[in-house]
Amino acid sequence: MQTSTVNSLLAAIADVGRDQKRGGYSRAVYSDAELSLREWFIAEATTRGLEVSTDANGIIWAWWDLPGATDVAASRRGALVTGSHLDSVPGGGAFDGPLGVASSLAAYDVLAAREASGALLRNRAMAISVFPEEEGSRFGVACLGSRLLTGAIDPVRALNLRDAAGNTFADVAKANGMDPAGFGRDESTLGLIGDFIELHVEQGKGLNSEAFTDAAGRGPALAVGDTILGHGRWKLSFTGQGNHAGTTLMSDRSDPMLAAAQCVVAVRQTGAAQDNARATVGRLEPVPGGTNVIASRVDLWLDVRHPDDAITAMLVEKIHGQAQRIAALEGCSVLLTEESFSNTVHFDPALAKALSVSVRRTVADAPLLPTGAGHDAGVLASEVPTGMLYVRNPSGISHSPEEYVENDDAHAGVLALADVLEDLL
Ligand code: HGY
Ligand code: MN
Ligand code: MN
Ligand code: MN
Repeated sequence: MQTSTVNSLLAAIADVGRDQKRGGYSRAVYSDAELSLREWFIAEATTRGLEVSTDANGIIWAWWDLPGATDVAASRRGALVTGSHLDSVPGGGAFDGPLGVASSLAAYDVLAAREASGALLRNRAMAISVFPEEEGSRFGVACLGSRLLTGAIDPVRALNLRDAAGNTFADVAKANGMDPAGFGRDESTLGLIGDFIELHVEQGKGLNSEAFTDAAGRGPALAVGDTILGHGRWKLSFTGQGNHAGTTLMSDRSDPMLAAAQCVVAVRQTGAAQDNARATVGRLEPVPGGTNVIASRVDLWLDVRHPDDAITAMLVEKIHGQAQRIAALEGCSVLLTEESFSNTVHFDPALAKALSVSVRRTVADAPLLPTGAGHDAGVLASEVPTGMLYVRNPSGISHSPEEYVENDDAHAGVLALADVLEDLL
């Protein structure tokens, strides 16, 4: 019986996708790094006797079937599903995604031992799932796999998304043995999911804030997911006149870089002026991007989040108006396009309450925690009862190499996840 701890599972992949230039990890979906993480997961699941398959949307399913099930397909309907993702942001941390996948494998080890000893009698099948393109780092739309599964994105639009090299998602999917015609809402697969539970590294300072820490500055090791802030991504394309850096007088320029730079400052000011808003420009791409070339276009990506979706929309509208005024003053034009949007998610309160009871067999306290980070669990919440567990991240930093989880907390996360799953099995 496999008894790998979550820490040894994570140690086994610690060198996969290291980004020497950026630091941290770059494991874009269907990159060599992420493909080798998929192989790692499939090998770990297979050695545990789980039955592994990949569905038409590229989601991997590792099935722990009911003992003695005569009709396996029927016995999988309404299963208990856990899991997360293996892709990362550029230069991301080691835990965002993989902690949930590794913890699911380690929690299976705990539960399988309980079943073998007779301490666990299951009423339903369980699956560990791995969702592709959760970060949207390659094709621009976050949670692409779960959005395709639920129909939250039109498959035609998804298939035509392009990565930085111009490859379409359809081309990359085909190159990875998938049939583009198979993508889209998948009722039969959705029918397999009775509940979905995702364990994830905490990505903010929540558990380290004064609200939860004691005099020694220590807070709870775990939290239960409460809400996910509504969030979206927009692209602002500033178009000016490309020209020669040496022959074009300063007074004779329509330089989109100037408009984009002022817009970045306006985004910061607008976000800071709105309580509990998060407004970010993390990506800026001048075209053509030559040192001695005045850009002809600058693409700027905007990430805006707020608990109230109407305020998110108002902020984007405000920023769009500012961008139009700034562009006009620089003799440029600007085009706003929405890349993706997710409404604020309130996790199933009954399930959150049940999770809070189960995790207390491992930790004394696990507060309900809202998060500003999106997750596949947030997308699936529109279809099935969904819950999340967060594991303390002492750095309070994520989407960066400093993201961190202490071994003991990771182990507590596995035990709590095992108890949560056992109570739902
Ligand atoms: O962007 C997010 O919140 C998530 O990490 N994809
Ligand atoms: Mn994540
Ligand atoms: Mn992330
Ligand atoms: Mn020249």
